[in-house]
Amino acid sequence: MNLYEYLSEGVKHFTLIDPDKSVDYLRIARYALEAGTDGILVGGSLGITASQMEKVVKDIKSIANVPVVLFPGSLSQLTDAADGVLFLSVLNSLDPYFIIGAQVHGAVLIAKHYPRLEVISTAYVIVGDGGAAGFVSMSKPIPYTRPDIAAAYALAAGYIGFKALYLEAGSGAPQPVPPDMVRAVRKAFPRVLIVGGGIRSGEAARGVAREGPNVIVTGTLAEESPEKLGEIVRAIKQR
Ligand code: 1GP
Repeated sequence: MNLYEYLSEGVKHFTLIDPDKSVDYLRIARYALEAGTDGILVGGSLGITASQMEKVVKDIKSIANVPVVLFPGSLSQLTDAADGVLFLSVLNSLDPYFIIGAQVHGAVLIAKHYPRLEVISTAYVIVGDGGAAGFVSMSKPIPYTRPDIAAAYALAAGYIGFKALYLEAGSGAPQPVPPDMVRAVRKAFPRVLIVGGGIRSGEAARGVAREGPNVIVTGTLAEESPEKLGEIVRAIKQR
């Protein structure tokens, strides 16, 4: 089964590890694996070098029995030590660099240097708070109160042919993506739907999981209270 098929099945939990924030990344990864997470995303908005990325991915791969996937915030975050890459285009960025500029450079790097990486084209749609991702990518986040606009982006992403859509409230967002927005996007986008940002409790995770996305991501919680990851994973599985 390739990574895309794996992501397409059921509702999974992925743990986001940002090498810039998590000095103790192996400890977090161990907690997450113990809690039953289905995969690890590695990446971040700022401050990650190529060699750091490679080391972190290799170290996590050496203990993980689940896929390790790149979630790159910049071109320096590519390595074929991972199982795949979310090849992101920030659909609601106001700067063409984040929609297609970085992707042109990234595509050449992958084709030449990392041909074994499984590439998952991913529409990145930033909502609400947006966090560092929203700020750094010059995005105009979709208001939490406008699921119809999020659904319009999702429809466009589906017609363009993206294999996945990441609905992002931003790392550490005060509120996760509201369930009615997840529902509207789920209805409009037929392929892999990933939701993240601001999920810190089993209740919040369950609220999102019930709308049927394929992957729910938690990052800040994994950094701050990794012992709570079990609660999140259980809520998703028992939704
Ligand atoms: C951020 O969606 C991820 O890109 C995870 O967000 O850190 O708020 O869990 P949190």
